[in-house]
Amino acid sequence: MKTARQLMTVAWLAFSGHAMADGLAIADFSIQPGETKTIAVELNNTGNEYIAFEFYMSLPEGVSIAKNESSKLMAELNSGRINGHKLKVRQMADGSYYFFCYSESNANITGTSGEILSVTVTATETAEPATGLTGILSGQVMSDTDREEWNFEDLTFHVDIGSREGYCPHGYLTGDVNMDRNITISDITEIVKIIRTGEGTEQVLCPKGCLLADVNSDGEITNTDVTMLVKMILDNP
Ligand SMILES: [Ca+2]
Ligand SMILES: [Ca+2]
Repeated sequence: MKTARQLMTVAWLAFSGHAMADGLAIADFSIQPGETKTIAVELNNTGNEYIAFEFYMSLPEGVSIAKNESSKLMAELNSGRINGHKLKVRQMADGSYYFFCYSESNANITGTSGEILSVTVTATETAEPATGLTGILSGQVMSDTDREEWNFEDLTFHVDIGSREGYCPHGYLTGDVNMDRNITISDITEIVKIIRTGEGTEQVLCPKGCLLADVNSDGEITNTDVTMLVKMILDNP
């Protein structure tokens, strides 16, 4: 049975949208095929003090939560916002992820806004580039200091796969000839070798046929591309 306070929360959410309301949120993010990156789950709790929460996260096809060497899903509470809280994460049969954060001493979560936990996500090498894919944060329940439960509406966030400047349309980094996701001296030596000998030209193509060594996109692989790659390394050591 819903309490009066819960009904008020529902009314507040319906009236105000999500901007000022309490609850968890995930910002839109972009990721390249093969990239692993950390995203934040934010908690706004200006209206109430909470001791525990749970929620489900669904990610678009091709994107998943990364696992560490011990095959554990990579998610971590923000130490600045917790008081001995623990986090459990597991993948459900439908592919979504269940998050459960609790305190063995029923301690309050610290602060009133900002990142409560980070999640390491990864996109497969074969993830199709696309923009505006949908992720869902659902089943949010927060438990307050009186151990009352608060329910929140489902939220969506958008995920773009590959589309950043400096990447070919298939998400591969221009200039990253050996496709190890970094621009280094090795990429320069590869391009120089290709220019000098004509050997290894297959390495300049991404798996979908883009010329990764053609840094200035003029359709040719020349010393100009080498010069531009050197500049990229010097600008981002
Ligand atoms: Ca490289
Ligand atoms: Ca070129």
